[in-house]
Amino acid sequence: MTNPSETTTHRYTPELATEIEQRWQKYWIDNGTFDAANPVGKLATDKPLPKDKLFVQDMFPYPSGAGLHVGHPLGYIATDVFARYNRMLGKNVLHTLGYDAFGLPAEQYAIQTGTHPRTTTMANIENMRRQLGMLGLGHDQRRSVATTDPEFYKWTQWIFLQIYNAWFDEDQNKARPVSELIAELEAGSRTTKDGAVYNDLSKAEQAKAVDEFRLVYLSNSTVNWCPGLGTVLANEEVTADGRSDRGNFPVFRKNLSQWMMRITAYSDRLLDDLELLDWSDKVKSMQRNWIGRSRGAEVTFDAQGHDIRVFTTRPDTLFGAEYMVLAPEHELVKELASTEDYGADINTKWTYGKSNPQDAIDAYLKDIASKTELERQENKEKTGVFIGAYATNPVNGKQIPIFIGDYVLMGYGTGAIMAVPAHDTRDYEFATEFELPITEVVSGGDITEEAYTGEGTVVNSANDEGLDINGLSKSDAIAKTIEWLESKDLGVEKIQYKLRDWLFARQRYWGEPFPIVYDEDGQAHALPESMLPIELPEVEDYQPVSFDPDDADSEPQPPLAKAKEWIAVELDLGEGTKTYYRDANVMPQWAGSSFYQLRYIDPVNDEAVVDIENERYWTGPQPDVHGPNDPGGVDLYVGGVEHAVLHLLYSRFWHKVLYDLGHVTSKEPYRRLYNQGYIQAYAYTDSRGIYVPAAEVEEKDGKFFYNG
Ligand code: ANZ
Repeated sequence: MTNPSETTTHRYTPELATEIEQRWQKYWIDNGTFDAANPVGKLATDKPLPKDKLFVQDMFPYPSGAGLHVGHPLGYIATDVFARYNRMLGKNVLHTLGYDAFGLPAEQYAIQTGTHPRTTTMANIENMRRQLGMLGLGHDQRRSVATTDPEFYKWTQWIFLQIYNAWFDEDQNKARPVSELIAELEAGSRTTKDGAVYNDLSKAEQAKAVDEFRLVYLSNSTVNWCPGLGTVLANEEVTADGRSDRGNFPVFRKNLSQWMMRITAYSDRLLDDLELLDWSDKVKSMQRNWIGRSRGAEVTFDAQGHDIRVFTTRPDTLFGAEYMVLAPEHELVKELASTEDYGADINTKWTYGKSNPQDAIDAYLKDIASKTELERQENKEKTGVFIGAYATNPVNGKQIPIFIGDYVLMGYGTGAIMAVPAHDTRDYEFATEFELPITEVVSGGDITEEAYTGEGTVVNSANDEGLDINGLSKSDAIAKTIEWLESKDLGVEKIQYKLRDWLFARQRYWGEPFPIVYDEDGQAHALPESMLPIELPEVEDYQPVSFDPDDADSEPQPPLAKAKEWIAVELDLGEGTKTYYRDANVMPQWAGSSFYQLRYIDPVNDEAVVDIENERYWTGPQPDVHGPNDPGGVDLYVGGVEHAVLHLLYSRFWHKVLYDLGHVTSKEPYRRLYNQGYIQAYAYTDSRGIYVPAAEVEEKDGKFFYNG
């Protein structure tokens, strides 16, 4: 049989399809069909700009060795259709795709094979470009950036410096340059964080005092240090007996000084500005929960001369506080714990099978040592021990027993709670288990079976010292109680957040180096903008330095520490030429994705991260189109809901700092967000329940067999 395309000219065959597609794809490239012009700069043209514009963005991919997966085109084709449609309507449409190219897989491959991560990354990008080309997507190729390009990460480092050289002015609720802070400190209109007069300090002390304000700071945090592997491990990588899951080396808890970003300064704005965004309620509520703002009070309980402070969202239930629970690690446990034997009439449920509180505490601590924070929060039997001390309930003078229990976490609030079993589910379970009294202070429920957490009027809540909240609603009772506590110096109103500052350092090779050097005394100095980019040095191998596995005192040495000639630099930073030492950490993979939309707008600008005129055109607020509260931002951002929290919070945070410092006109990076969903497939597990490659599973007579 003859090939139909040889006999007829109109028959559509794979060959013909390929020929047509390739011809047009070449035409698009030759004619810059999808190139979008900017108002100013290198990508501006003489032609007048269309009246309307549209900026469509996909969450960019990691250039993996496996190439595109089936989930990628799902979103990319959708945005492409949307972009083309709008282009046909005559709009100026910006649509491109870059690569989030730093990260672990390329580094791990480098450790195994010695291939430079750049080589692997570039090859993977090339392959993905080819695959995307086959899909015929209408991208402006001139704007496709990779976070690993020095011309790109120059700006990642530049933004780091902007944030480092900024502080958060709470009065103005915004970031301001550190130079303005120093001027205020010198003029005496502001004191240091610990109240010292700035001009009385030595130069080194002044530098430290300023560092305490910065939006980027060094902080000691406890990490899992494994000298045998030469690396810090995540909790999941440490076995129950405190060894590394890889290699079975000892792991030590170690205090390590690491870079942190003060994202918590923006908690309120990150929460409040969600209102301005055209995002799904689901993603907004995920962000709200992550930031976790709770209004309440901090209340002081006296315990045998020691102050125990608790954070509570329900000061209206104070009269129902029947006992206290401290986190097992709470500093007052040592001071308050009694070493005397529990009395003869002690409830044996309180004693953990021991004869005195100290022994009970020691045994309890040992038993819970291997639990993670998550395990401690999970719903399960409430456990704890009585520490042999009592506290005084400040509203009614009642003596209430103090316990330690692992359902109270050290890292939240004050690490101590007042327990109100009648109206808190966890406290109810604990009180039932330990046979503690349960006193109703909010009417409306039946507390004989379970805690009543609903609304109702307050009961059983009055004292002789001027506090009577009986009959009030929850919010009135809260307000009145706080007022009373404040007047007696027993408490203050308090807003508490779950959000924590952002740990911004990794002991890795394949990431952005920090534009930071240290002097002989260990004081950090930011490098000037003119020195950017700080390029990654070549190293012999990509492994971190490992040590004697039992040497707990060894210090982590990231791969960059091996580049001795790169680490030590002669510089004049204003104090004459001296030797400085570069920071050997790299930034986390989140860095490059926290602002890439700005480089899409102005990819070849080497004077600024983005020209503000171009930024205003593509992402500036458009009150006439989107209403008076429009924050601006990318018109449509499409990607996976798995980035609902971290990526989107980090980029919102960076964007807000840039906005405060006057580098952009939009208040938010992404005005409208859409999550495209997942393509799903069957997955298979073997008899142990471990996932196996679907390609190696065979179906026979309705049954599935794995031949691995
Ligand atoms: C008394 C009380 C009575 C509470 C009541 C709740 C209901 P959110 O809303 O998540 O901020 N709490 C405080 N610190 C804690 C910690 N470190 N570990 C575990 N629980 C802690 O939670 C605030 C409430 O969680 C606080 O208000 C406290 O219990 C508890 F009817 O105080 B509450």
